[in-house]
Amino acid sequence: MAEKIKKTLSRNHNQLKTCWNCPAAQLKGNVDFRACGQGLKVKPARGNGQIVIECQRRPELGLFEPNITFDQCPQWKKSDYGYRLKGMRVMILGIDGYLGWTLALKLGKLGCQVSGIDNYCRRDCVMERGAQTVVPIARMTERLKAAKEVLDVNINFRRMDILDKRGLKNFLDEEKPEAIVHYAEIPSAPYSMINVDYALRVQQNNVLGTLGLLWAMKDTVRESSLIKLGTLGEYGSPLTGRPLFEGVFPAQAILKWGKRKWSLGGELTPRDPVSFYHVSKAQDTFNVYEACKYWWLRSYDVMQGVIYGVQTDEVAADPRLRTRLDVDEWFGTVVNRFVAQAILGLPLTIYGEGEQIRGMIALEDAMECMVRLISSPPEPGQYTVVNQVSGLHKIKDLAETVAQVGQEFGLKVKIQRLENPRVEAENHPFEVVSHNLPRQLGFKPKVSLQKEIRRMFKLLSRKEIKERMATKAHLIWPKTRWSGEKKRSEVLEIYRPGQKRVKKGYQGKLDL
Ligand code: USQ
Repeated sequence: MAEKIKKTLSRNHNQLKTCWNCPAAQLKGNVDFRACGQGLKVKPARGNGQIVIECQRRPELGLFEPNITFDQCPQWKKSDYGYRLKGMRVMILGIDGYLGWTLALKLGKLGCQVSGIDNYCRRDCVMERGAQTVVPIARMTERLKAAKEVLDVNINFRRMDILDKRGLKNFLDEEKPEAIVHYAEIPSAPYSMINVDYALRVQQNNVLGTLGLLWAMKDTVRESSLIKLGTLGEYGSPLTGRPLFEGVFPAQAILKWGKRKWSLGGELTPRDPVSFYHVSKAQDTFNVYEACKYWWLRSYDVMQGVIYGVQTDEVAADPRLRTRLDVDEWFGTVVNRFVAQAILGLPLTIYGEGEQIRGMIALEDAMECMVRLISSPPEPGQYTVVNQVSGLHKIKDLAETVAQVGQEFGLKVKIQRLENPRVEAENHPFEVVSHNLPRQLGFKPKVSLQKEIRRMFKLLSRKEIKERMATKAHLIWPKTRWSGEKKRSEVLEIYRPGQKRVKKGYQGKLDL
């Protein structure tokens, strides 16, 4: 019974949203009721300033008030992710990447009309460093063919750099996406710290790409919702223990100074990024926030935890549909790297104390969140941050978990602590507030850390993948330091799992 109620909630959470949220609704009347200078000047449709819309999917209805709810509208259908627009047009920027490709297949399978751009930047960045994805991936033409053959999914792909302003605008104009997922960024902290050229490349691609996209959206598809990928690392890890709220302070937050007090409710929370890459993400956040204010664009800004894993039903359906997985020092994230190290018989590389706490989420769960965000668009002018995370873990504990699962696969895993190549707090409180996805959008994580790690061991232990990983094993050890020096991190200690008393102290708190 309880399961049934949960399922109903998760399917109905957006049923009372109205045309205000619908990307097919074009505002035709003056909307000037916000007392904050954020009025949207559109020509009064009936000469009386009334708020009316025209439905781009049903123009025969003429002008009407935007009060039809999703459950009343024949364009919105009930699904496991709440109500969703029939054949919703979704464009994915960065569709060839780890997340982009995985999401494209999932959305296609759910009946969305998927389009996307990519300039193969991720493939190039990894290749230039001499590394490679450990899970082999097909070329784009073969991927598209396999998507059609295996899943009956058609994807309209265009090879394009996000910095190609005219190309992007034309493609948006042709496709008229109702949602845009922005993954077209270089997603690596260590890569951005190699030297000045890499720092410039990351910031140029990420910051200018996002800014150009916002202008292109304003000029072509204002009603489309932007789901932009940020990162929890934008907030840093405040040593005061202040919780990481979702982008803005809650209504009750108060700033006290001397004898005076102010409300902080609704103000952006401080950002304290932890690499030049994370700085680029924080800059994107401000640009998106401003665009929502100036032009009434609408956006969900996703502060994603560190992602891990290889599995969704769609990518596992055929070897040609697999998504990439990197484990090198630049593009490998921590859990993915630990699993590869365990399989290769290398001690797991904990940086520094290993008491760092990070928010994490499995690939499959992250994709679930994205579908929910796409299905439930914000209103015009709405900028909402979601902290997308399913668990908090100390790096040291992650190493223990990977080692334990490794034992199930007959591996004797060792753990080592290295000099930390990064400048980051190694002992810090960490409290993450993540209310929006579970409470407003019906998200419930399905994949435990152990489950996904097990799936990774299964896939990466295959002979051909293990051999492939072994040829690039020398690129796993960290040599890029935040100080700018090029130097291998020294080993501080090596131990067996379970041998050390894991220090208590701050455990992290996830407020769901
Ligand atoms: N770490 C180790 N050993 C390793 C690799 C990493 O101890 O072999 C530690 C790092 O020092 C850091 C933590 O693990 O404290 C996470 O590092 P990471 O490389 O897995 O992730 P990070 O660089 O923080 O950034 C990554 C992605 C980024 C994403 C972000 C989420 O590159 O795209 O947005 O995870 S978050 O960290 O929450 O900002």
